[in-house]
Amino acid sequence: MRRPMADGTIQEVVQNHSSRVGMTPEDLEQSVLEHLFYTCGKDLRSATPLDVYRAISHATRDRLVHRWLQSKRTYFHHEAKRVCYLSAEFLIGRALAQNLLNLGIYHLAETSLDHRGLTLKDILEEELDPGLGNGGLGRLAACFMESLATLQYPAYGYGIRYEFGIFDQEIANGWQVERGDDWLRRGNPWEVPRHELSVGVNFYGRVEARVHVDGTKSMHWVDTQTVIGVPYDTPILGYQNNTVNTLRLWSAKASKEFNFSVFNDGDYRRAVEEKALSESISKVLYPNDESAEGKELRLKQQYFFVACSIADIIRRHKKRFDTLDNLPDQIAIQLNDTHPAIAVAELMRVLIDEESIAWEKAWELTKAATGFTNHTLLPEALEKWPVPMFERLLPRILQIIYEINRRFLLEVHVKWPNDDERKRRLSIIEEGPVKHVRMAHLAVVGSHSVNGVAELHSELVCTQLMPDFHDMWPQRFNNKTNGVTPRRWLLQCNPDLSEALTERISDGWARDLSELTKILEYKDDTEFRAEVRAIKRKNKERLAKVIESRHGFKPNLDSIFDVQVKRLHEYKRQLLNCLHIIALYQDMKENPESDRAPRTFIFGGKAAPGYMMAKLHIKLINDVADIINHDPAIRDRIKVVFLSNYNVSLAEIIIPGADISEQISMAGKEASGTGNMKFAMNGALTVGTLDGANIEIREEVGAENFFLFGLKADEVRGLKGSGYNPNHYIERSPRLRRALDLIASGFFSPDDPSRFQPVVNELRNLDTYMLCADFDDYFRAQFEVDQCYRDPENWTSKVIENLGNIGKFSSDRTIEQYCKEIWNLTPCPIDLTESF
Ligand code: T68
Repeated sequence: MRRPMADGTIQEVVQNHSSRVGMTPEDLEQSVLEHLFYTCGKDLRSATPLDVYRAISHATRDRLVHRWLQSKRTYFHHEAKRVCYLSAEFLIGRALAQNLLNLGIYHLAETSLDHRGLTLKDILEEELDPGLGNGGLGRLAACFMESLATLQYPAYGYGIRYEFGIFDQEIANGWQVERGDDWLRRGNPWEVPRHELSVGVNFYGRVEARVHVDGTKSMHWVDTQTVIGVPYDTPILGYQNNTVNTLRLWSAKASKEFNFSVFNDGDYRRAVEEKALSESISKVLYPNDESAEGKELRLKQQYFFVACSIADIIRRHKKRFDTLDNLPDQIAIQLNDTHPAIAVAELMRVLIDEESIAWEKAWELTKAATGFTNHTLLPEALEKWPVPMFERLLPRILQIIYEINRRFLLEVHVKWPNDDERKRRLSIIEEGPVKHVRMAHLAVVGSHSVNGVAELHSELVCTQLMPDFHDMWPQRFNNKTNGVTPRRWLLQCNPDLSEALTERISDGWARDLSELTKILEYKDDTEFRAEVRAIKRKNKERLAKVIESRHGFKPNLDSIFDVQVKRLHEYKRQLLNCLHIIALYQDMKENPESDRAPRTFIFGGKAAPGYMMAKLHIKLINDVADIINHDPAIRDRIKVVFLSNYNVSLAEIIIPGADISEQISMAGKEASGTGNMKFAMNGALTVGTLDGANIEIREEVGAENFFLFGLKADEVRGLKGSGYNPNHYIERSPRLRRALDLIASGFFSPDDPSRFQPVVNELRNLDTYMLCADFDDYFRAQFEVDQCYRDPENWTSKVIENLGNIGKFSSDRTIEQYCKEIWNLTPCPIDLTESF
């Protein structure tokens, strides 16, 4: 209930039994009915499942509002330092189930719907999955936001409210087809627009230097085109606490200038076109993961959301303090990869041009406030912008970058006089026929902390990716191994396993995942072991139903569910998995009596629309599936399924149903991986290389509970250095040779026998990701899986060892490290009774 107060403010009166915020079944039911009536304009009889979803979502959101306001008030009044997490992607997934769970009213909602003959599970399916990210990087940002709220740290996520998220993937005749993801078509009950906080962002124009009477000079960015950023806020609730942080996503809107020009130049059509063009900035997420595309619109997106966010940060800071001197004591800005790296220059621009702060002081503030996380070692993923484009689009920002670089290169000169080669390597500007701005260099120079996302990755950042920067500032580099939130990736997606755990070790694990070690006590408990197996079977059944509804056959629940779900990329080596399947198939055909455990191979993942080789790999997997699934000699000993449109909600069904987690990237290429953690947390065993976080997972769960294979990162490097020749391995491996020959023969593509020639040629001639070198060892590891699966007791032991030792990979642990070691944040709990 709200009561207007004498001083004109609306003071929240939190009552346990208000239908707006109450937590009893009656309150919730009343609230849902009211929203059905007043928000959806329906009664129960005429309500569709979508109406019910909207009504419950609004009723749930109501229960967040007083917590949300109180969180903001508390941070403001306590002058709590906060982190501003800048990310071009937040792959948050569906919100309703997560909010119900974190509020502690999931079961309540379930029973109250039950009374009305409705099933919460079905209603949850009405929510469209916001796909505002490509993969791991975007999902990490979402896990971090949830952990920050759970650990009661003040945090703002800043990003882009894409009208179209990652494309919807359909599989047509085995090929990937992309469709637009119009995720807002049914409205979005979770977001609140804040038109009053809109921000103007400048593009184009020119820079004018003005000399003042006192002899000082100031720079003015003039004749610009302005685009308006409108913030849309989404509440991020902590797990069973009162913290609600804000995810603020910016949407582009044409400024008045665009609207006025309709009248001014009389060219109505052009004016409308220009308006549409300026609003296209937040139209669509770029679907390329692990590759940088030098498109102007992408740079516009980056500057757009960064400029809006920096303006918002500065506005809020100035509202509380009358100085910016204490900015780094109040704000930590974290750059999620280089996509927001332009923040370094934009913050400098605001401090210098708008706040009239001297360069040296502004630079000190910027560096002290900013941290940078690198997520990739792939050269093609490192962002570089052509200087001419940059200059046209953001002339003032380019000037500032040049000045940052000039001063930086002086520093280099002092440290290494006359080392021009080193200066060339370190420079923010890459020389060449066309100069480029190297965004990673800008991010490192402008930050006080640079981190990688797993131990091996962070080490390779120092020794391979940026050795000169590491020489220059070794203390700036550090590691923060990734994690995932156990609330979504265990509690929510695996309710049965969660319950079994809670029954044995109580419910503390959901807040402190290291408590999972207590379950190791039950390792030899036959009842628990049987229960773990029964739960896995039930989760496989759930997954099997999805497969049946889409593919028309139900996989054998006794088969090993062997899963590789992640973006399609050559370095992730879905093709190696496929080669293993083909080799297994050939073995079985040759020796029909061979006694192998039946397997269902499950794939899922999107390929960047322009990545032809990855799309060909999808087609190959589907063509192999088609042949093997219909070969009567194989019966159901091998089945292959490619599940289309892999996204967060599909992951929530697939991962709990997996027996085997495929984490088979070429060593030294996968920065961390986070799927690997989710699988192990849900009782799957890993087949993996010593890459990314696999190394640390194996360390934690024990080498005997992990199926390891393949070259190590330094062996990969050594072999590349000494001239790698795949034929050397193909000649020595009859199995590999035979599998390659079968693909090349057109066996899987009788309608177009040469279809997969590019795949075979790449493997025979280059084999960039060394599948041939790793093939035999991979086959051996898979044979071990086979042997082990036949002994259910042994298998279950390994599963429990994985579960009990996976605690490190909670994003709560990761966030605690960021807060202590980079951001210097302390928790700021929210007391709903505190009045300000
Ligand atoms: C991933 N990166 C890493 N990038 O590949 C993965 N890239 O190892 C790691 O676990 C994860 O980040 C989290 O740290 C990505 O997901 C992208 O999605 C991406 C998007 C645009 C441009 C470049």
